[in-house]
Amino acid sequence: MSTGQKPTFRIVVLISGSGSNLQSLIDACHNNQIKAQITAVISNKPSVKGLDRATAANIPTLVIDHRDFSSRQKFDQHLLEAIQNFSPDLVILAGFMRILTSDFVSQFEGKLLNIHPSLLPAYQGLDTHQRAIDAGDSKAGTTVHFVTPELDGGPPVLQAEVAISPTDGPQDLAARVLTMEHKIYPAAAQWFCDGRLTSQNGKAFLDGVVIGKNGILFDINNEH
Ligand code: NHR
Ligand code: GAR
Repeated sequence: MSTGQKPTFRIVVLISGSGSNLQSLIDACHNNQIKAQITAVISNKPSVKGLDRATAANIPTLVIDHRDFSSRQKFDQHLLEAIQNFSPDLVILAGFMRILTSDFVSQFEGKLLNIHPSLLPAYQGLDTHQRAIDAGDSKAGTTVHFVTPELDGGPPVLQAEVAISPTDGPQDLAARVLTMEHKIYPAAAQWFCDGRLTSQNGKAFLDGVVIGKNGILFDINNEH
């Protein structure tokens, strides 16, 4: 029976760990901030907390352990097929820790988002908090960006800053950055699901207007 409603927008989330960003997305879907359904959560690591969070929210889970594959290509091919079974409109990397091949990325061009714990384009790759502290930076942060084959090099969408205090260790900074991630990732996902956020030719657009090279700075007093 037709209800006359549009089909629900479908999101697949990839994780490798705690899944606190996944939780913020689950919560945002439940309270209708994001008008979409998370149809699957896939982890490359078994027994991580993010899988429990998904199960608690009645979301189907899948573990695809990269160690079971003889190459990155084979892992990615399997992951690709698993994701396509859920025919997602958007694929979200939330603390997903495996670099993806360009073959994989090209299959989801324009509908693959990541959150990276630095103020991109600064500190691409791993160990971002320690590197920001070692450099004597006064601020750190996090960036939502579209994923392209170039690691952490796809166009930024939304960025949030936090102050670094002189006594901060990497874990202090990571915790402060995470609280901001939990605000900006649902906000960016909402833009995407509302059809406002797009990507073309290596650039990101909000409402058809090109987004600058650092992404839009998240304003805590004006939560878009
Ligand atoms: N893949 C592509 N092609 N492009 C991006 O921008 C990607 C990506 C895959 C993951 C997340 C990223 C981050 O936000 C991400 C962005 C893993 C590594 C890494 O070195 C680096 C960056 C990111 C994720 N991973 C190691 C590897 O050999 C494994 C590390 C581990 O298992 O702990 O894949 O920072
Ligand atoms: C987040 O801070 C995310 O930015 C970072 O890992 C954390 C995951 O936390 N991602 C990466 O470093 C990707 N290489 P979570 O599992 O609680 O969402």
